[in-house]
Amino acid sequence: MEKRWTQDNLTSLQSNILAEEQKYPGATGEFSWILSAIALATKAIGNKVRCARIQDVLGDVGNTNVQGEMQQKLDVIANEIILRCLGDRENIGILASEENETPFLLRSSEDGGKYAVLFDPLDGSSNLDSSVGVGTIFSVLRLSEGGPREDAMLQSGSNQVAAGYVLYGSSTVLVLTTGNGVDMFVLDQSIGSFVLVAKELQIPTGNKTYSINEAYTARFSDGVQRFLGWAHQNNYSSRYIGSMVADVHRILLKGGVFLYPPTIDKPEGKLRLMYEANPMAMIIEQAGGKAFALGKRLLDIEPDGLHQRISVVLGSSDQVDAVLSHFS
Ligand code: FDP
Repeated sequence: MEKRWTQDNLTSLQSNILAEEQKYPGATGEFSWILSAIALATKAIGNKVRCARIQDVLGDVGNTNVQGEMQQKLDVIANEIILRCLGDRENIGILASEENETPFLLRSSEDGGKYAVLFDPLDGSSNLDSSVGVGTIFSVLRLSEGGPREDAMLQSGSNQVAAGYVLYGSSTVLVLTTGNGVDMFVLDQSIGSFVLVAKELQIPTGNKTYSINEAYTARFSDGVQRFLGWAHQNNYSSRYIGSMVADVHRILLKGGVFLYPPTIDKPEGKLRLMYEANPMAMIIEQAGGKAFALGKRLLDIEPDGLHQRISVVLGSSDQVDAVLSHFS
């Protein structure tokens, strides 16, 4: 289906959210509080990313995060910006980040803490030194009654009430779903606002392009190797940036399939279920695509921990089917 590009560029993220909320009688406007904080945080992060070399904040800090991965200076800065922007929003009960081993339990539902917000502050940060597009990914879950408990947020991705990402690329793009399709906004630097540029995006089919770190082929399962061999014989093209937000954004707009399968050394996969795979899976499904962890629909997986890793196959429905057909 053709993308529904908007006719004008005058609808801000904020006014779009308010207009959407007005469709639901009784809506409290709580989302707009969360999303305005996310918009503020990502504008600040985008600004830091653009000035990183000038401000000398590239490179690692010499620590590893909870994943055992080297933390970049900007990972730490982006995380702090998000915590500062979202920490005082009264409807957020739990804030959880890739960069913190345990989530911040902020307030009970009785005190208004109805939602958990999970995020990867700066995905793809190992690419920062070479000015490649990086991004922030977020997932919003509703919390059950009671005090904020870590296990209350361990819900499958199908329970997400909103998900999105911001890509800091040649332009700063915010992609958002609240379960009614996928909308895309671009930051207009001159007015400091995200403006709506496309509504109800649908991933095109028929694009024979895969996105995978093919250097790991010898460490992939037989099924993945069969798919790659078949793709080589069937006029496929390959595009891999190595920054998930940028790779998924290209697939959302142009079609194709993104894979990060298990390898011999990473049998669970590399990407994180709760704040990378789940939000991307919700966006992809809302745009008419499919998202699987080899063998299972991603959004149906019950998490067993905040930082759980998972394998990922997502993209246009036809291309995901083509991958999965090589596993039987
Ligand atoms: P990074 O380590 O740079 O943060 O989420 C982790 C991630 O990047 C994804 O953005 C990216 O798709 C993937 O890792 C790249 O991993 P490989 O270098 O193993 O291909």
